[in-house]
Amino acid sequence: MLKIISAHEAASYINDGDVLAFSGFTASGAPKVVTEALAERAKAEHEAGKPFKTGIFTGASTSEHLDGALALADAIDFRTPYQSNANMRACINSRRIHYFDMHLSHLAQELRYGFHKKINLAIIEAADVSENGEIVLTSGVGIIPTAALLAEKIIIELNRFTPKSVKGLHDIYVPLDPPYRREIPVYKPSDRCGNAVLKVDPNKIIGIVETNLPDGLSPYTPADAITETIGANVADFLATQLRENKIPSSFLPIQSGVGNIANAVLGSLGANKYIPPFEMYTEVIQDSVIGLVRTGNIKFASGCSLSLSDDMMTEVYSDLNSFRDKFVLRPQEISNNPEIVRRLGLITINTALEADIFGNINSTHVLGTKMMNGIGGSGDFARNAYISIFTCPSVAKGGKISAIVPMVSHLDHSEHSVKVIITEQGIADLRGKSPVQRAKTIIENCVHPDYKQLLWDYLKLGGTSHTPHTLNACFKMHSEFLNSGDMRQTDWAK
Ligand code: 0RQ
Repeated sequence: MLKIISAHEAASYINDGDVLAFSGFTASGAPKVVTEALAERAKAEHEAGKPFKTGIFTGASTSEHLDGALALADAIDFRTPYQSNANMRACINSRRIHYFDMHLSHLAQELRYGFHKKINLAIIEAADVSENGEIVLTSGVGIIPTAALLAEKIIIELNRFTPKSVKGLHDIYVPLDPPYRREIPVYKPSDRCGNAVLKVDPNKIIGIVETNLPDGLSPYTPADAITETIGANVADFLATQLRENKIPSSFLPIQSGVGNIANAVLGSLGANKYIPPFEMYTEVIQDSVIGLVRTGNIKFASGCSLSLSDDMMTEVYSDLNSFRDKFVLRPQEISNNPEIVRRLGLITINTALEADIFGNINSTHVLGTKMMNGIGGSGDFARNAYISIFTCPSVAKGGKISAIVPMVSHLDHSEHSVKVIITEQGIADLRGKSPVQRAKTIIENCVHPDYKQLLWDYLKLGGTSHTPHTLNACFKMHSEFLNSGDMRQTDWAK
């Protein structure tokens, strides 16, 4: 008989040095109360002069209840993969937490391959659970199907905020590992290949903690003139590709990245009259998707989470019957699977922090040293896309930083995986171009007017080699920002 326990009792089963795995993807479906109790426990242990730290595997970023609380309590030894919490980021960038950044589709299989530490405890948010260990998950899946198989023990957070009627939204499938793996039988975004419920060994379940809490995602920043123009440029580019028969007339499924820019870009795409209704095969289903599903611009969305602001989530839960056949939520190993990305021919749209004039992308490191969030699923998608697009505003920090620089200060996506760069200034189609041709296209079309001449001058410095870099100048714009606070002051002659 499964027993109800308090969050504090649940936290009492966790010991210093334990490795924990959590359900969910972004704040969606991530546990909320055991983690807060664990943070309190860690603080009490520290006050008593005892060590208390845990290792943490999640799907992606989480929330204040998890990353925020545990980082503040100094309760984390190591953490992977994606994160986006300010406290967590501060701990990572001061090296109080050992963080290693991974492609999201790799984590579950690497756990099964035995590449990482053993998982002692999996904490799973559920909408429902049966005595025989059948769990209906909530708004996000993440790595939990694999983590629940591997964990020694399981604690369930039964969250009444999610109606039990979400059953049927999920498709839980764990592939066999090499040398026995077969193709994953997903041939269109709406195909299902697994189970509606996650099956776990009921003997591993220590107890059930009851909650009634929303995921706590704040509303996305509304589109502004810059993000709207980026979105319109993406839509124009895709409409032209369609006209030129470079994209099939039925269109192809879209993957769209995480964050405010991605949310706004998708909104523009859906609103463009030349783009036919489309499907999504993506990882995060953000707010803008819901409106587009209602208007029929998006026909179906496969993802790993419904990363919706609380109001939007309430709207979806209260009208589940309208949405039930429009969404499927999968483990990230499947939502981001390179085999499926390549098979379906995804048009992928991800966000860069900075790009360089030769087409390399930095999505993770501010000025090459400080971790922002992580690579997330952008690499899973970009490398295997039908067309891989990266977007960003041409400048950051009020114009003091150019998002386009001579050489990226950290590399996440190489020139080989980046086919198109789009800013609010315009579109650089890099396909079939040599490095110098790419540089000319990017500078001409995507760079902010304040930085154009600076980058033309950099290109001239480089001589006649294949990729004309000047090694003692390629990071000068970055070092100028560190010195004077404004990249526009860069002087190549100094
Ligand atoms: O700083 O927060 O201090 O204002 O970076 O930038 O413009 O708010 O953009 O929310 O869309 O996030 C790449 C981080 C963009 C995200 C990134 C500063 C800027 C601002 C955030 P402030 P915006 P967004 C699948 C896809 C990697 C993972 C991925 C991301 C802050 O999209 O994490 O793609 N992507 N996953 O001012 C210094 C620059 C800068 C800069 C911007 N060049 N230098 N700071 N900023 N450019 C989904 C998942 O994987 C879950």
